[in-house]
Amino acid sequence: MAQSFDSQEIVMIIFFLALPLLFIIFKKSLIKHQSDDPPLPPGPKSWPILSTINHLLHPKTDHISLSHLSQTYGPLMHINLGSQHLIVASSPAAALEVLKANDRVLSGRYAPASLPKTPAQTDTLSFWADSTSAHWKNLRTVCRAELFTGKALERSARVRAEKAAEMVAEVMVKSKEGGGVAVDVEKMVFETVVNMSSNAYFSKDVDVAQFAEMLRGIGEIFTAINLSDLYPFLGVLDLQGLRRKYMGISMKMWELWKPILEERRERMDLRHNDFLDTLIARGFGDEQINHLLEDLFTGGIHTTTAVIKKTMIELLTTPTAMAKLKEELSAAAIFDGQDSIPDLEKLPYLSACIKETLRLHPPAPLMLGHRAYAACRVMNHTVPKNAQVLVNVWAIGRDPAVWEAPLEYRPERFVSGGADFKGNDFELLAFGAGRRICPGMSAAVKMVDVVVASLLSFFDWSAPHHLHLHQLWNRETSQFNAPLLLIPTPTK
Ligand SMILES: *[C@@H]1O[C@H](CO)[C@@H](O)[C@H](O)[C@H]1NC(C)=O
Ligand SMILES: *[C@@H]1O[C@H](CO)[C@@H](O)[C@H](O)[C@H]1NC(C)=O
Ligand SMILES: CC(=O)N[C@H]1CO[C@H](CO)[C@@H](O)[C@@H]1O
Repeated sequence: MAQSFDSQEIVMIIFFLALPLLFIIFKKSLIKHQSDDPPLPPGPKSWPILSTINHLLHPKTDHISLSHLSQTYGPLMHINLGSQHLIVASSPAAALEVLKANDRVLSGRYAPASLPKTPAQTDTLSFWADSTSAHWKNLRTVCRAELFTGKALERSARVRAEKAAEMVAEVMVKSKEGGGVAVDVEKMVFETVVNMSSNAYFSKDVDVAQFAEMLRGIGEIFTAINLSDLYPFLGVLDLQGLRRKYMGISMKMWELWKPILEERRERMDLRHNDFLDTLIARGFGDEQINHLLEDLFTGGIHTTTAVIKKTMIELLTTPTAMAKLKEELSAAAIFDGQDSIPDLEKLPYLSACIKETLRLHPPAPLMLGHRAYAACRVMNHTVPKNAQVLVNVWAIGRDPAVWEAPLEYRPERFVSGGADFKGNDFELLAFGAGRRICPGMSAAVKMVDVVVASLLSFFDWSAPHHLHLHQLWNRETSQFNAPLLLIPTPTK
């Protein structure tokens, strides 16, 4: 195996060598626009492609690099990204222009090249589907009118309560082992969120370890800096084999619910009160159901888990907030009632804590990319047709012009009113806004609420000696670079 390259590597190398040339050609051909149009938004004029790959497009930190750039170039920036135009909105006013004033024309989806099909080719995709297609509109109606209504969420409250109780039972066992056994909180929360989701979708548990592996694979594909995303004409070649890999994982995931789907179709047995029943009753085809469930899982599990994990870290490193929340939880005694479903409405301070986490640590800091169906005008600048449009929700949540002491974790700012995340307040956009707002928003927040309320109602948590939370937690970058190991002690 010593010094030989395989043919794929050689093609890659040739393309890398040719990149600077391609970059110049594309820049020349694409930046031309009619002279009476307003100019493109300001931005770094020529962003050398290789340094783009090294410094800008790092999946875990690109929102941070883009925040720095926006301090120089302003709330609406233009960046050349390979052969693409990238537009980034970084203030509430710019976000409003993108997600409200120009919602229709900018609601295209910027689908990654690793996706097996493009939105235009299919009426089976869900998150990636074309927002002008009849299929997508139908899907949105079903989400709004059936899957995520208040009534549906009430129905699934029992599932969430049961799965939260299972988690508490599991921690209780550990806490009684003595000797201060630490729990991997992130791992356990991940499992709980998977359990809640699979039961709300199709009333069954899945093998969590196998499932985690699939999500990890898909996550890698979507965050891989992929040549084909920068140079779409390379897409057909699938140089990195991402599309093939993605297909493989998708198929495996679909197998998880295939027998359940088949059985229900065969018997027309639709009495489970879950997502799958609703989708079958509404005439969705197998492939449409597969894509929707896959997108709900891939979009919902890691994000929800991250919000819970970061709320726990923030509370453990902000003792005043933790004390207030503990007091609220013990006064409300939501787990003591006859009804096994806790009333989370009684917890305004918890809700403020979650909002504060979403402000500082939005789980999708740049949301999913939008695409311009046509050229349009935003803040006296031109957004070219087909440009990728990102809203830097992360930067907006920390904008000192909007938030007082933005880097402090202060749930109090949301206690008496303040912004909400439902898509009307452009300073708090954790779930986006407009047509492409996250459909699972309320379901996700309910999962976060019940898990955090359970963890903190039943236990006091402390870090083992060797784990220095303050040193491991970097609020400025939202990074916590270690497993979150915490010792539970049953609350007196
Ligand atoms: C998730 O469900 C599985 C299967 O029922 C169960 O074994 C596991 O304990 C649950 N996880 C948690 C954290 O409750
Ligand atoms: C756009 O230009 C018009 C006229 O030149 C000006 O009145 C307006 O304030 C500008 N709007 C923005 C958002 O800069
Ligand atoms: C530039 C580049 O090729 N980046 C990444 C593309 O995706 C693969 C994974 O499939 C990474 O290994 C590369 O580093």
